[in-house]
Amino acid sequence: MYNRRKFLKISAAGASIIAVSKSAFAKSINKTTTPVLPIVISTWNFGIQANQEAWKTLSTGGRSLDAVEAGVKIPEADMKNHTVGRAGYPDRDGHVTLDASIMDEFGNCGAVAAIEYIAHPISVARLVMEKTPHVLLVGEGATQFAVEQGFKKEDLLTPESKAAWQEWLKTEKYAPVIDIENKQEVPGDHHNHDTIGMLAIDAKGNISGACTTSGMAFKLRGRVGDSPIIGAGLYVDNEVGGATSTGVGEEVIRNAGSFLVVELMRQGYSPEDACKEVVNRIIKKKPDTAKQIQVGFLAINKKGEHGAYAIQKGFQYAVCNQDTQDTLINGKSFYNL
Ligand code: SD4
Repeated sequence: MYNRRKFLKISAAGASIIAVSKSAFAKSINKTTTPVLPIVISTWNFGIQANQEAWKTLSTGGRSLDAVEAGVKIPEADMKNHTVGRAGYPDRDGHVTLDASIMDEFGNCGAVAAIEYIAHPISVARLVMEKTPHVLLVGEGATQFAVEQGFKKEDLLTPESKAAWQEWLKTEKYAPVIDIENKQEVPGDHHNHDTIGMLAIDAKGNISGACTTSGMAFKLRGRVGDSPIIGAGLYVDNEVGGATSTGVGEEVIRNAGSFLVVELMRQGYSPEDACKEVVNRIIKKKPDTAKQIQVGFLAINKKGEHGAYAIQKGFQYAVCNQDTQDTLINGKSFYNL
């Protein structure tokens, strides 16, 4: 994952923007101007590298669907990333089960939930979309479909994940940790949440999105979060924009979160205001729960304007287009402690 010490903080209109400077030169973005298309945005700091992979497709005139699939495969393959893909932490019984969804500019979508033994669930989700009449395959059926499509079956439980799980078994304390991407690695701090959600607009102006995660660490066997649920963890409407989410998926599902963000943008809300409205609804319904958890939404509209909003401080998203290849933006939040 990205080394946070390389970050250089700069200020910009309306938002705190952090440019990750490989060359020691930080870039300043004027957030008030409409970004140049194509563009790709994604959740958390691991989104920087994922965006750069997606950019290879977008910058050469490729389709946003290909870009988002290629982009999110980077954290899916990252052996140090215990919240997405092949090195994800297991459920409470020691099984690594993954969730992913993808959606294109035509409203086509595909997803897999609680899939096991397959390192790239996003690519299986795409094939569910393209090769079956269905939207969502789960569990053994999803794995069977993947194998039939030529995916390799692998044991995904890494030695590090196994050690963390065995450590967790000593207490079996189930407590979602807030904003793990901003925390230092602490032994026993179980990196419960972090999903990559990615939204891209290609040179033709078409929007696609992808979302992939290992879900809550040490979750109940069979638990499925928001990420593979179309309208919850991901939603795209090519006339309006797209949205994706991260955090405690149960609250996102309860509020049909990403669908609602897109519908609010349809009514004229800015991406950030749309995300904020949905976060506020989650807080209003369960104020006591909301104090303890993180939920964040990320959105982009048809013009390429983007924004985010979260319950807790610390939700960041990465932006990549012709002007900036490596920018991290601090999303605003309800609680600012
Ligand atoms: C889930 N939303 O399974 C995912 C996890 C996540 O940041 O986003 N973590 O509930």
